[in-house]
Formats: sequence, C-alpha cells, structure tokens
Amino acid sequence: MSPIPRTWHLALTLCCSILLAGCGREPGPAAAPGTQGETTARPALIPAPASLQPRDGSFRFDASTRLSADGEAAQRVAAQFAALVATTNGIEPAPAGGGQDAGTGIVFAIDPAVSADAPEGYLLEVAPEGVRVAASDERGLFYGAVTLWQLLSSAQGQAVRIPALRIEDAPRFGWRGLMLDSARHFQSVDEIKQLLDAMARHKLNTFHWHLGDDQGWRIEIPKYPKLMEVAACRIPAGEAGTDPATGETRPYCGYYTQAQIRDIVAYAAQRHITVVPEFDMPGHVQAVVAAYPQYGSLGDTPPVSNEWGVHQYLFNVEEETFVFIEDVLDEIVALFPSTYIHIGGDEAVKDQWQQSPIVQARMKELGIADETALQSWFIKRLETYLEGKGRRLLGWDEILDGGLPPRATVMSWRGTEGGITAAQAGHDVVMTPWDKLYLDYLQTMSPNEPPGRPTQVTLQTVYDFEPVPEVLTAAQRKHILGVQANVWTEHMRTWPRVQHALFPRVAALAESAWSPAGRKDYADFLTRLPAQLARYRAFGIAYAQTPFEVLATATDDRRAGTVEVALENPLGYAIRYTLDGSEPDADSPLYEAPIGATLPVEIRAAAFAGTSPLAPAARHAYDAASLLVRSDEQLATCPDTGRLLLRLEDDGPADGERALYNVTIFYPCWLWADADLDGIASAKVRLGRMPYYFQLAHDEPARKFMAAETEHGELLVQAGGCNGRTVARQPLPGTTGADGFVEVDVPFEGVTGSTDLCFTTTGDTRPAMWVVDRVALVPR
Ligand code: TNX
Repeated sequence: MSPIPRTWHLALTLCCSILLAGCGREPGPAAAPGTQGETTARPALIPAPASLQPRDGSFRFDASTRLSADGEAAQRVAAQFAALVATTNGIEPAPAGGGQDAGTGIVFAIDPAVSADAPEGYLLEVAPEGVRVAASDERGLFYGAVTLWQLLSSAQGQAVRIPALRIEDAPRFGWRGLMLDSARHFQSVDEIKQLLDAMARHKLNTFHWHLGDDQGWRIEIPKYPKLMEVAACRIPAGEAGTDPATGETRPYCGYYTQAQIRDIVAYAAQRHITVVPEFDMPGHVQAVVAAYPQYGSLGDTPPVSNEWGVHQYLFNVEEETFVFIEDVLDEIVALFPSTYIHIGGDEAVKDQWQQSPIVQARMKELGIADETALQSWFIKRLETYLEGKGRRLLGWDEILDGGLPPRATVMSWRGTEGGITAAQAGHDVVMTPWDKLYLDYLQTMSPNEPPGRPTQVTLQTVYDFEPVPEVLTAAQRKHILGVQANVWTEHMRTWPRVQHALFPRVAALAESAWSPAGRKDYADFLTRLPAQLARYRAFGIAYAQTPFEVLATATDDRRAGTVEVALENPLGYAIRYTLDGSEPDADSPLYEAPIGATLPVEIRAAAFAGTSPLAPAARHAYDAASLLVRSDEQLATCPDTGRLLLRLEDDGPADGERALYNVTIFYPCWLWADADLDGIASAKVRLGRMPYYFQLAHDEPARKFMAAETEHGELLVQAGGCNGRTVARQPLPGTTGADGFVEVDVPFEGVTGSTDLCFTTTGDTRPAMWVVDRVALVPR
C-alpha cells in the first residue's frame, strides 16, 4: 500500500511527468491498474502544455461517457476527438445529442471569452464530475481535443481514469512546420493524408510540400502537358531503371492531379494545417528544362535527372520564361490558399548563367552587375508577382544573396545565420537548420538504419534545438515565425522509410514548436515517449525502431577466445540482458558495465521503460568465426576521404531487398583498424557495384580515385594504413555475379601481427563504383 493517499500520488506523478521540476526521472508504464478493470493514466502529453495545474480527484472515462458540443464547429471537433479515442482506446464515446449536457461527460465549447488573445489556445478542465474543453475558435478547440485524447490514451483500455487538472495552453510559435520532398520520391495521396493526420496529432500546423526538383515535377499544370509527360518521369540510375523481364527502361513517374491537390489541401484544412507549396527556382529545375528546354540557360535538352546532389540547370531570364513561371504560379495560387508561396532559391550555382550568351546579354541590358545580383532581381520579380496576387514570397536562405525582396520571408537551412541576418533586417524567418532538423540525416549509428546520411540528427539534436537565437533583440525575435523539420527523400524510396525518418523525431520537433522554452526537458520527454509510441502503434505508424534498439561494440581477444561487449541504447534507456538465449524481461539483469565473456556467447538485450521493453530484444552473438568478419558498417572510413559519407542502397535488384553500403563517395575506402593477422592466411572481400549517381557541382574536383592498371580496376589492400605497403592488388571482373556481388581472395604473404588494413579499388568511380560489403579473414 502506498503511504500517500491516491489523489496525492496522482498529483505527484503528474508533477514529475509534466511539471518537470525536481522530481527526478521516473520510468515505468504510463498507466497503473485500478479498480473495476479501469486503468489510471499518468498524463504523457507531447507536446507539453504551457501550463498544467493538478486538481483533486479524477475523472472516469468509459463507454458510457457522453460528448456534448454546441454548434457545428464544436461538433466537428467532438467527432474528430471520438475517432481518435476509438483508435487508441477502443471505444467510441456517444454524442449527448446537442446542448451542453450536465451529466458526467465531456463538453466541447466555442467560448469567445477563452484564450481570445492566444491564437490556437484552449482551456481544458478535468474534474471528477466532467470535462470541459473550450476555446475561442475551432482551431484552439481542436488542439484542446488532441490534449484530452492524449490524456486518455496515456493509458490503454476502455475504462480510463484521468487525474483532475486544469490546462491552459497555447503554442509558442505560429509556424510549426514539416516539409516533405515529393519530387525525389513520390508518395501516394493516402500516404500524404496519413502524414497530415499525424501532424495534427502532434499539433503541427504547416505542411511545406516540395513539389518539383531536378528529378521530377509533381503538379498537374494542364497548359504545359510536357510537365506531366516528361518532367514527371525519370529513368532510375543503374539496374533499377530496367525491367528485368523485358529489358525495357522502367521509368519512375508520378504527379498529383489538380483534383488530388484540392482534396489534400481540404483534408489538411480540416486538421488546421496550411499547405505551403514550393516551386523551386531558378535552380533545381532540370526536370522542367528536360520538358521545356527553351526555359533553360544553354538551350540543350537534359534528361530528367536520376542523380542526387547539386545540379547545374538554371532557368534563363527571358520574358517567355517569366510567362511560363507566372502561368504556373497562377495555377499554384489557385490550388493552394496559403498566404506563403515558397519559390526555393537554393543551391543555384551560377555556371550556366555565366556560360549562357542569352543570360549574359539580358543581364547587361538590365544593367545588372553579376549573377548574384541577377538571382536577387529574379527573386524580387517573383515577389512582385506574388504580392500582386495577395500572397507572400518565402524562399531558402540563399535569397538573401544580392539583397532580399522587401517583404520576403526566409527559411534558414544552412544553419541559423541566414535567419539571424534576415531577422536583423526586419524580415520574417522560419528556422530549419540542416544539422538540427533535417530528417534525411540518420538518427542512430545502428547497422539497421535504412539508407540516408549517416551524420547524426538524433532525437535529442531535434529536441534541443532552440529556434530563437540569443543574439536577436526582443523586437527582432518577433520575426522568428517558428520551426520546421525537412524530410528530403533522395534515400526514401518507400513510405516505411519516410515514416522511419519522421517518427519519433517529429515528437521532439512538436515540443520545440509548441511548448514554452522553459517547459522543455529532454529527460522528462523520454518518460512521456513510450506512451507516444503506443499511440503510433495504434495508428499503424511505422516509427523508427533503431533509437529503441540495443547496440553492441565488441573488443575481442581472438587468441584467448574472449570478448568484451559494451551495450548502448541510443536514447539512454535502461538495458536488460540475458546470456542464456532467453528473451530479456523486467527481471533480467540491468546492464551496468561491459560484459566479459568466453566464446561462444549470445547476448540478448532490450531497452526498457520501467517493466516494458521498448522494442524487440537485439541479439548479439560472438563466436570464433564471427570475430573474423567485418561488415561495411563495422569497418571505419579511411582518413582524407572527404566529408560525404552516405548510406546507399544498391541499384538492384529492381524488385525486392537491396544491399546497403556505407560509402565515402568522394573517395570510396574502408579501414579495418588493428586487424590481428597472426595465423591468418588470406581474406575474402565481398564487393558490390553501384552507379555513381551524384552531381556535386563545385565540389566535383574533390572526387578522387587511383588509376587502374587493368581493364576493370583492382581491389587494393594495404597494411599499415592507407599509405602503407600494398599487400595485394587483385584485378576485378567486368560485372558482378547474379547475386550482385563479387568475392575476391586476398592472400596475406608474410603479413603478421596487428595492422590497419585499408581497402580501396582503383579506376574511375564514374559511371560505376565498387563498394565493400564485407571482409572475412581466413585462418591458415
Ligand atoms: C540540400 S536544403 C538541399 C536539398 C537536398 C538536401 C539533402 C535545400 C534547400 N537543398 O536539395 O535534398 O540538401 O539533405
């Protein structure tokens, strides 16, 4: 029996999980069993509300609870609330039939007196006799409903007791954004709707939709049919671009019809989300130029790109090109009611403008000094056009170069500096720095991460980002409209991969975007996260498992036949493990220090919140044979290989599972540090082959490779590091085997002791490069 009365106990746990201060971290389930089959919810709200005051008592929610709502707006919100609760708790509360019912029930009310000076705000009062959610408009009421649903879904079950409380809440920022790139890979209407649903449940309100890029144009524009016939399709690089059955090319195509876009915009509006479209220009337009080469700078007809990176194609600045751009903007303005229209402006390297006689001639005619000033002129012209339509121009921070249009809003992605400069000059800003909020960067070092960019943007990186820079004055701070995370989809061919990138990091974003800065507490957020994961599961969201995995790093002594294994959970949740092959549970030993073991050993380990595992247990097994093997993920990258490490997916097979490789694309090279070669006769190196599908613009000269001595290049193995002596130089074949790999035997003549083994291949990495998949040492 607890020595403190139940009410107090509730109030105290509420303190811990919501009011942050001083209680210390309390792991454990979000709910405790109560009487009569009911569970008691420990509130796990994400994002944390601005203010929460515990009250005495609790409210019981079950199948008999009635909902009342007066007026259409409140009834709409009540219906949305009922659908949420039905999904997580398995009961659909019954409407009370209009009017504000006095019995135990939940009242949704539009009340002009509530939160009138706090846009999107609401008041939520939970008392033993009933619950009241009130706001001055439908948006605020919707957010109140989401909070109440989160209170109820902090516990599972059809009868839930929630503590009495009063929440007064409103968002910190008016721009709580998420960008999805539908150009590099395309998502279905249904998938976009799933995203909008999830955004609303996180109280995010701005969906920035990246609808055109070098690799594809995705908006139906009837006046320009080649945008759909040509610009919406590309032939994927390598094997994936060919149908294995027929040998014909297999294009990757997709665009949204105007009807689909209207449907999505309306769907978003019902969830209080504004859709901000992006038409990226004057760069990132290779797909458009492929369809209409007359709008390009050099007059040539490129293919729609099937490569990633920074491309060269730029619009020209002729009047007929502006006719095209304005025609397209007219359609965009008609489809999207948002105040802001995003015109891109990023990564427009100026080489083509420098090389183009027509651009140069026009530049002189206009009396414009250089290409940077020309881009500024281009963007200003777009602003004038959009302002004339009653809209506002938004662009990536490169629109600062050469001077901003008067009312432009800046999306700061190359760090926060662009945002600071813009705010200091009196412009509005949305913060979305790549190193904090780019969700195409991977979130853990797990070998189970999907393709992406291995530079880490962890859950905590996203959580800790503070959108308002300290250097700004109070007046300048008002220009920070909010924050946004961006999902670039070069490496996300499928919807599960997009979801992996989004969740749970979107939960961290939501808290930065909504909760007051002083209410943020990462440790406390982690105690609320398990309840959020349960909600994700209820809605079928394929959130990333990797942050909840247990990773292992082994140090071995092959001769002694021992291994020491350090375990780690990327989020720092407690780890429990077993050594007998059984599934770890709440009674299994808690991991405290590296585990020393004699081979063979099998460690099963899971991260726990209280008594519940957060993900299926990982299995880390070591035996004499496994110590001789390293996968590409376990190998280090070589020194001086440039900064761009990518986790890439093989180009084939066209259907089915593809191998993944960690590759430093400027100079592919892998290192086995401190390899113990005593008693080793040779190595078997398995290699795959991939197209080199990158455009690196001015970074291109940094691409390196060694000259080949034979037709298809050689595998080069060096001992003593990458400048050490050559151990083997084995010629490579022209193609891989049917499985997509080749295996090369590397004899170690006279190499003993411990050494750093360096693996690279010779020959041009364009059009295709060899990539190491695994290295296995073979004993004598
Ligand atoms: C930079 S962010 C880009 C995108 C890429 C992204 C990959 C921005 C305005 N441009 O084109 O997809 O990096 O992280």
